[in-house]
Amino acid sequence: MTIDVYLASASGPCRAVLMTAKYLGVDVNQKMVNLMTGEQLKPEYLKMNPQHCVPTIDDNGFYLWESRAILTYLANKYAPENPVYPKDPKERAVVDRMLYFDIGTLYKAEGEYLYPQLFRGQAADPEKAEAFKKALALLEEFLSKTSYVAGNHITLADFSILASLSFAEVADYSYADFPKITAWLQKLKSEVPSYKEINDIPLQQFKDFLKSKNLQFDVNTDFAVLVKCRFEIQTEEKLLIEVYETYAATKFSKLSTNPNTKIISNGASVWIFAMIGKVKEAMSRVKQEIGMATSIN
Ligand SMILES: N[C@@H](CCC(=O)N[C@@H](CS)C(=O)NCC(=O)O)C(=O)O
Repeated sequence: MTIDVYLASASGPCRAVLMTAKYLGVDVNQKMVNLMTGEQLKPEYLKMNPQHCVPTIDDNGFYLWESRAILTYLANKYAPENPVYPKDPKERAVVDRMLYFDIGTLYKAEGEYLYPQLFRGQAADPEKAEAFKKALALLEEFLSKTSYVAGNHITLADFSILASLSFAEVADYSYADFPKITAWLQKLKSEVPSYKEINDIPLQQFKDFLKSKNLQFDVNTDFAVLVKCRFEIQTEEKLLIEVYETYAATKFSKLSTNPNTKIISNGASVWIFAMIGKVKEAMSRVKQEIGMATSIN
């Protein structure tokens, strides 16, 4: 039985799913979703996952997203005897605890520290740096007691946290201050099947992509960039757009208060297209690309 996995290859949550599937011997059919052109916002994707995120799996008509829920589902359904998700309630609870630690503390702190730098070209925020370090210090402490993150053998929590922490390689973040984490990362990288194909290669490609995205905007040329942002109208003519995630532009924020910026709402309110210049032409391009643009303000 093969299951479909909708994914973006550098995404941590997606890599955690791929590593787990590989480890458990679950065959997957990888379906790439181009987040940069907003493929996840197309009606057919939203029908499957209204939360429009990757990874999402389609297991014979059963759709599931949230990577950690996918990991436990795969283990429960396809490898119920595998100690990677122990049956003993207490051992399992420790794995669950670490999965929650990852989503709620570790990966959260990592994203809050690194994403603004990587995707918005902002300077490192010392408070966010500290919060990430605090989370890492906790993990360091856990790893001083056990050789894997949730015990003395590999578990789903290792795949989740490995995927999270390896993302920081895109930003050349060093874990040198954390010797236990460093040793655990090295060990896991050699133990996890197909580690390089699932992680190193897409992460390097993503790193190269970010470097190459030194876009030069020409306000006289029609242009559309997919951004995830918050917007507010400051005056009737002027819009403030605070970009908090963009896959297409690192210099976008320089134009974010440009009074010529227009908004097309796709109905989901946070995903908008910023239009600069020849709005009509750009709008038809947007319609072609995602087929969801409904109005222009
Ligand atoms: N907590 C979720 C996070 C999923 C997530 O944020 N995915 C990002 C890529 S890493 C995404 O799909 N972004 C596009 C969107 O939300 O529209 C998980 O672990 O699966």
